[in-house]
Amino acid sequence: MQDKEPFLETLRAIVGAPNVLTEGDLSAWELDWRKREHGKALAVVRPASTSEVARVVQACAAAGVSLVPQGGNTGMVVGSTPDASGTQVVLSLTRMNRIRTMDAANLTVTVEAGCVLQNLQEACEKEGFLFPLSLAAEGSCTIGGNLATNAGGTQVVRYGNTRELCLGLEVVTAAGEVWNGLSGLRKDNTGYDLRHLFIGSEGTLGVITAATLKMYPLPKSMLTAFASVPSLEAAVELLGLAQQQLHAGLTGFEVMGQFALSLVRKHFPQQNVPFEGDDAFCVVLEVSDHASEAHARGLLENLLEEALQDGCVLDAVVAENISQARALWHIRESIPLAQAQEGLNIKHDISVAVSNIPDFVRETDAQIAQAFPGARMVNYGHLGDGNLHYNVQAPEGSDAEAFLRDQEKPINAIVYAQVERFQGSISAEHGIGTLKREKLAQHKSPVALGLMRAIKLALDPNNTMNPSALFLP
Ligand code: FAD
Ligand code: 2HG
Ligand code: ZN
Repeated sequence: MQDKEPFLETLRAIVGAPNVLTEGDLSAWELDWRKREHGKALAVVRPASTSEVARVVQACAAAGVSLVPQGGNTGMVVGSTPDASGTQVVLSLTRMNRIRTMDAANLTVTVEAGCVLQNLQEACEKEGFLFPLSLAAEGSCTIGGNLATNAGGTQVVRYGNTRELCLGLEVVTAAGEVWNGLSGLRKDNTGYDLRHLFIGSEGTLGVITAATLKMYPLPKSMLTAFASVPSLEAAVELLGLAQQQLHAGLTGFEVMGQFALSLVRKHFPQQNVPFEGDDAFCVVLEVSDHASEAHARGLLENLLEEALQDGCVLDAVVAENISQARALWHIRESIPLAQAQEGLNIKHDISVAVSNIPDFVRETDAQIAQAFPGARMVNYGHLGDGNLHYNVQAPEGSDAEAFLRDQEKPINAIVYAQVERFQGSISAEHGIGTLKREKLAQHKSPVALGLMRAIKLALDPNNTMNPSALFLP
């Protein structure tokens, strides 16, 4: 663009001059959470309403400017920040943060895309409802970002991914039209279910401006246990027992390797991480119950007793109250932050069948240990969903930046070959962004990729919506 000023003036006229940022430190919008890429925006634009979003998108389309929708910028795959060209607009949705309506009888809540997840959880809880999506970034990630990435988190084992929690969407299309699909209907078979195209599309098909989401009655009691287990096989056995005995009452089942926990001990020593020692893995599990706390405690104690007798649990603690439960969950949720404190790292957000997790880890660990002596395996994740964060930290004391530069590709090659061998996914919950585009091209079938490109072309023919994400140029 020769002269940016007239275009910027148009944007200022739509959202107000203070909401078009072009100068000063824009790293909050230009640098991704993992500090992998620092882009350069033509402008950061902060609309306050759906009609402002529509007009901004129209102005961008008319000027041939592409845009990158952004929520809390907590994504893990460099998908919410601009490229380095200085030609892309970052469309930040964070001013659109209202909860529009709550329908208690229909068990639905309609919320704007920029609403922070934790604010929605708290608003629902105040009215006696549960909004079950839960993840460590919940204090800053937004509903729009959760939907655009189809975020998973720690309650998927019971409530499903964000997709399962969404009944309707409001979207501004690439042409700047508003699609009002904010239905709270649980049954609606009237042709293609468009909402599912936008969920998980990572901002490449349109801008999500609002959503109608499911709520659940708040359980009477939620109990958390932290158990040490001798192996991943034992963790899988415990999961099976828990599913058998608790059914839908099992609302969380997370696994953590000892090295991952040791990073929490090192970087957050104030956290009291139980079971320091050689036990291979620890598990956090949660039971939700609609009868009473005594009933829930009985169920959990029976389960742990049987597991201790079987030998699939070595030791366990059960939280006595909410603050203890929060502290146990906090240990699990601190692992990505502890990893970030330890330094740049290589992440793999993989899924395989739960039954294959132990073999996947044993074989892949062995291959990496042989090829990259000293590489430290940070293994943890959502075992109940077959989703592991199979992460690799540079050898102790080494230059993490150099490790990433030189070893990320060969390490990825080992891990993703294993994912193929076990017929898994190269991205279970974080999406593709720009970081995994090459991997998507390598691991997705040509037919699936062709269909994806056809959808992109139909909905965004000029390739202005987050053009760097998902597809290689
Ligand atoms: P952003 O990072 O801003 O954007 C993510 C993507 O969505 C980008 O492609 C962006 O263009 C697009 N987007 C954002 N808003 C919109 C919109 N309104 N319309 C269209 N497109 C949009 N993910 C999980 O799945 N499970 C976890 O357990 C989990 N834990 C995490 C823990 C930590 C500590 C961190 C930092 C991240 C974690 N994440 C997890 C990753 C991340 O995907 C989620 O935090 C969240 O879903 C991203 O929301 P956001 O608002 O920050 O989106
Ligand atoms: C989690 O489950 C997140 O904590 C982050 O998905 C995973 O940092 C990671 O690799
Ligand atoms: Zn995760």
